Amino acid sequence: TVTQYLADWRPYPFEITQTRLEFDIAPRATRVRSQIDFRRFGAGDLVLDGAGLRTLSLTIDGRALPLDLIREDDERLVIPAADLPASFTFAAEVEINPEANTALEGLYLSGGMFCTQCEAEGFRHITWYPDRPDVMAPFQVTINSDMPVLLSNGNPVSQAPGRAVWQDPWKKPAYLFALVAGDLRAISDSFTTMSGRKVALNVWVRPGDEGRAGYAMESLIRSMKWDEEVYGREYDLDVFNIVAVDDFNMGAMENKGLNIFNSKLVLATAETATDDDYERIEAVIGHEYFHNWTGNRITCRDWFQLCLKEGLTVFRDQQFTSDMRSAAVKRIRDVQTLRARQFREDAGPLAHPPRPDHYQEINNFYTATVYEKGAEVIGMLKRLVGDEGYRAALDLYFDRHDGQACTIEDWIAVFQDATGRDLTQFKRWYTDAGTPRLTLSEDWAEGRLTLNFSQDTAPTPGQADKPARVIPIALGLIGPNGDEVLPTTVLEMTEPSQSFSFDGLGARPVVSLLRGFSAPVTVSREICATEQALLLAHDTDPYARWQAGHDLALDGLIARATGHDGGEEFNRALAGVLTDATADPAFAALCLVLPGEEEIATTIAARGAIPDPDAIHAARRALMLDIATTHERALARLYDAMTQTGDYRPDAEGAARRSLRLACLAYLSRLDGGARAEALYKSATNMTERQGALEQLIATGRDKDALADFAAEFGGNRLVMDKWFMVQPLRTAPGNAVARTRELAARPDFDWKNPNRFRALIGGLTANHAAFHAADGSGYDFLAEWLMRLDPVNPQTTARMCSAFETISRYDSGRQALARAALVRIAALPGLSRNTAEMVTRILA
Ligand code: B3K
Ligand code: ZN
Repeated sequence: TVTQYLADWRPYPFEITQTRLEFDIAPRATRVRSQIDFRRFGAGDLVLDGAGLRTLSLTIDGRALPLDLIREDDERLVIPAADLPASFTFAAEVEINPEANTALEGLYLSGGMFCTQCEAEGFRHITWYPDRPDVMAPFQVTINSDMPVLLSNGNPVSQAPGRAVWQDPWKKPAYLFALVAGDLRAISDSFTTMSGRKVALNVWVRPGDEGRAGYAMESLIRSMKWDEEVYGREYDLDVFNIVAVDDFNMGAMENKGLNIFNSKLVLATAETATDDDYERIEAVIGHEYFHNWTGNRITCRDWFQLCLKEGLTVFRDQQFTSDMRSAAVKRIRDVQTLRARQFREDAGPLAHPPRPDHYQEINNFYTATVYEKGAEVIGMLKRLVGDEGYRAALDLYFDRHDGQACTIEDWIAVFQDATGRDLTQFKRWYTDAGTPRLTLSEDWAEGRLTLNFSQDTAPTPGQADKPARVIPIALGLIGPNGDEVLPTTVLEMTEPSQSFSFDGLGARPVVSLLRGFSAPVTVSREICATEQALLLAHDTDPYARWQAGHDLALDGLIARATGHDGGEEFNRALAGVLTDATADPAFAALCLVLPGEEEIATTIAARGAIPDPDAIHAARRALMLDIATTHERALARLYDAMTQTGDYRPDAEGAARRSLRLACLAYLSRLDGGARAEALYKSATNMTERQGALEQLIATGRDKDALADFAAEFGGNRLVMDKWFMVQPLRTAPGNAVARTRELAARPDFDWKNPNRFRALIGGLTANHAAFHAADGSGYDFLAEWLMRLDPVNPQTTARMCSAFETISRYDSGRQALARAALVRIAALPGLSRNTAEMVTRILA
């Protein structure tokens, strides 16, 4: 395998003035004819990428080229510089087989419809091309097919039965190319942009799904309006098409003017989708739409710069959701996700910086670090330069770089130029891997509080030294009576150790630290349970308030999981949370949900001990039972008070009430053996409560009827059945979960070649911490067995799921040996994909 290095990037020596493609669509033998107008502007041969193509002809200005120029082994076509004039047209005819394309990269068939996925390097599976993001061109695409709906990027030029022509006037890299041919129905609307242009909007779905696409369309219109209002960005084509497909490796793809979505992020009704599904649909529709400016109009120079578009676009979609829903809830949930996925990645063998400097397979770098940490880094930048500085920098970015393929250096430069700030040290956040640990110790004397901070970052693969970073530390001070004595203040830490003092304080206050989660760091500090309870009761910053309760619970759970007493303080503090719950149900729900088993294990490991998955599971159950027993009446009252009244609406208020209701149900089910869950399952009018009830029925072992009923009602709906396949491995008691998952995997409707179905079942098991980490290795073996089966079919999805193994080195030697043996078996699979090979090698290293 070849490692690619950032340092090796060289400009492409040609530009493309026009790309013309013509497709004769057929399931097994699609013909692709290309004509590409090149113009030289540097020295060197013409190098084109291609993979799995049956090449029929190659010409330069009509003159045939010998096919032996093709270097099959390295998937390259090299045409010597000497044979090329200053300007020329390269043409090729190739044949590809969409039906055999189970990897879902390039042109493939999903449920009888043709569709494409080209990011990162899928276009080379369609035809010969400089498949790199810094080669941008206008595209004209002709599609010949008897399918009724034929779509590509840009604006329609002509549409006749059997033939459609599309033209995209905006130059773009090949990874943003898309084509769809199928029997589809649209729900349609329109949007008038801020300069008064009318844009036709369509969401394309399979016949019969038209009634489920309304929320996606509403979300699109809200996104378009928001980007105009908040970023001044207007849409730039006459049409915007979204297509829902069932077989998709990721969530969605921002192809210019033709976004292609995993159908689970488009289709929703109250009966089939949960509140979380709705929120995700809105967020991802926004995300892909926002890419039109951050990704498409301004793209990446090379794939090392991926976070230039992804970090920024995640940051923008997070802002969008905060504006559409509750900013406080959104921030807490984003922090939870970051900790669960990115901190975990940063602490293990797969750690890499938001901008990596080498990779073997780029598809393995669409990670929580590139996406979510990439977004956090922008949040820090915004905090450091202020809202106005941020706006000025973004205006400059759009102005200066429209139509270009850019780097992180370009991005940092617009902030420096717009604000005059030196960001040299800040750049480490992009180039250095690992999560800094921020340690706080306090001195108190005569009305003066001194905060002594130090920062340190553990080594990560390939990066031993971790110089100090600039860390924005937002904090406030809460007096012993609960009053805020210092409102939010941002300290800028730039040294390995640094102290800050606050004078004139009457009594010693409690520090409300890292308000709004002002930097992606872990915190180590001395704080007692009484102080945490004070913050939980009185902090003015919702994130810090939630974090105080969460830490209190976490400390209690860790004490219990390591053979001590614990959790009493948290249990007591919940009384206040429950009293105030109806005023802010979303916040109460977030406080009530205990830290998950994975997070408990992570924290135990971070404190230098070996986590025991069974003890963690038992500790969490025991604390839940204690809490349920202590607060039974309050929980039952709240559960009833949050009963769904009136029609379901997928908005933040309704979702908040349902989340509180389900949080109470989880506790009450420990006492009533699932009686309430059974009643709720039967009476629920929406999938949020349906699924919530079903999960409790599985956890209490009272699930037989409900599971049969669910399958009978929703057997024909793939997306809903994915939930059925996911909740069983996830919620079954750890001792039975692997066996049950095995049974489910043997069912004929376990359509494992569909990525959603595979991730639902197998991913459901890996998310059941104590089951996946079963001491006998059965969880590891099961995962390895399925990854080995999927790899020859779909390397991308296989490789992504290898990350379930990234935490193994924190467990005991018995588990480690079993997990390693499973990985060694995967590594030895003949013909293992480059994707999976890279992941397994990095984890085993
Ligand atoms: N840019 C795509 C991701 C494509 C991943 C290819 N392996 C979706 C997104 O981030 O919007
Ligand atoms: Zn994206």
